[in-house]
Amino acid sequence: MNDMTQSGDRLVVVSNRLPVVVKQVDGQWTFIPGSGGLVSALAPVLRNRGGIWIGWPGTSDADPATLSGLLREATRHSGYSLKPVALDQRDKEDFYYGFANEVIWPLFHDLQSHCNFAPRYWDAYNRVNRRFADVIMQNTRPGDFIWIHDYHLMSVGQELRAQGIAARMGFFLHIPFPPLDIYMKLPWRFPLLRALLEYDLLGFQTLRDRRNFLQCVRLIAPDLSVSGKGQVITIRVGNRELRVGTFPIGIDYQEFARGSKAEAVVRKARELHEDLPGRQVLLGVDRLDYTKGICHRFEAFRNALQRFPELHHRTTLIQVVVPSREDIPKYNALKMEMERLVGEINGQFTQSGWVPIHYIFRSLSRTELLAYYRACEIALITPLKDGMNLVAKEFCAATPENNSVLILSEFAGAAAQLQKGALLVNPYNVEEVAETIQRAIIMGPGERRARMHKLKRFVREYDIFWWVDSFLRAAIAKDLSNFPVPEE
Ligand code: GDG
Repeated sequence: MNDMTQSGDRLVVVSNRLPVVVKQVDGQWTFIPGSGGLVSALAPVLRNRGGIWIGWPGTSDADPATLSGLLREATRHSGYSLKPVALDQRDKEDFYYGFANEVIWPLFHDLQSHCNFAPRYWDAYNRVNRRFADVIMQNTRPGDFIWIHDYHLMSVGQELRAQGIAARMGFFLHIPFPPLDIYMKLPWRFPLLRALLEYDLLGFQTLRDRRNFLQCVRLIAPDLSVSGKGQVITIRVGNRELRVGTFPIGIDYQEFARGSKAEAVVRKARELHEDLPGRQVLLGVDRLDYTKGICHRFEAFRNALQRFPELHHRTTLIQVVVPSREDIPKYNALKMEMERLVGEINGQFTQSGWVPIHYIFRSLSRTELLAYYRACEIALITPLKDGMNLVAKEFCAATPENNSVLILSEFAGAAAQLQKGALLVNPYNVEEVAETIQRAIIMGPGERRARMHKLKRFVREYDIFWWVDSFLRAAIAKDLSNFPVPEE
């Protein structure tokens, strides 16, 4: 536990979404507690400190009295305070779907051609970031540490400074930070960079992202000076001094390792494999998103089936796609393209008793997800760009015997940490991915074991608790020399 956990400072976590979802079930308003690594890692710190989580509750339709009643109940349930930020329909369209997901999301994943730089989106971004700042100001006091998350809220720190905040503020970017040439396309590139410089601590997933950020800062601030080296450095720009670190996010390793041994999971995994006798099963699990490289992956699998006919009947690709952001036209178009490709490839290769691609378009229960991780020998995780990619880490933690292989895009943040155990590929190179699929399938048990051993060690050591702890320590540590880069 870090000093901040032990001292009297409260932690205030701010994210676009609260860790509960308020919604109507059978006509009754109710709340569903959030799960996932971030919530379980932050919850103990928030409980110990009497902390607060601020965010949008997931609905704009509940009346204020109902909402505050539900959040009071959710606060009792979670053990820390939940404070809502209201978003209306226009905010959802122009801030959430607009600036966050039609500007920053594609641009920061190097897909500038997917961007829609509508000027009204920037106004909405500032308006909503100011609203978050207002709620933070109403709920914090000077000794608190405010930890703001992700690309939806990059300007909140600047709004807080303008309102004279006394508390310290950290920001963590869960997605990549793009290279200079790409970042420069953003019409609001300079004000956004200046906003980021208002934090006391800035966190990125990888050294690559931090390097990209510093190159951009150099452009607006030729006087930038950098001191220290390693995981956390100090930069000075004009009269501002701040810390900038790399904190590759992890998972709750033990939870996945234990969960995958549960009886229901083992049974389900066995059933899945019995349905596919004698096959090596490849697995892809992704949110519906064009950054995840799902269509390129299908093309690579087709290429493998064309070039290595011995794979027919011997391998199956299970692709799980979780519905996401379907109100954005690009996402809907992607869904249609994926479904067209699956139909085409299955039409081309299916034979009696063998369908090459099993395509699942829905969210899986936790048990099902773990069963897929457990049942499949090869994870095929090929995003075109990804901040980290937690699925890669979850697969390593949940695969019980050391007989599995991880094929991973070199453009996922996770590749920096997992390069020694995974088979790294360029997802744009369908021939290379096809050859790597073939290589994984014929890989012997000795090499599989050695590689998976390294992967598990990394995922276990740098887990979600390490991540929370190292970010919070970096905010207050007197000596930054004790922060080794966790990816080399
Ligand atoms: C962003 C960044 C970064 C997926 N399908 C199901 C399901 N999932 C869960 C996985 C995993 C999570 O969703 C997906 O996390 P990723 O990291 O892969 O991707 P993003 O959602 O894009 O997350 C990313 C992350 O933030 C954290 O910083 O790694 O780069 O883009 O946890 O398990 N869960 C269940 N059913 C499913 O069908 N229950």
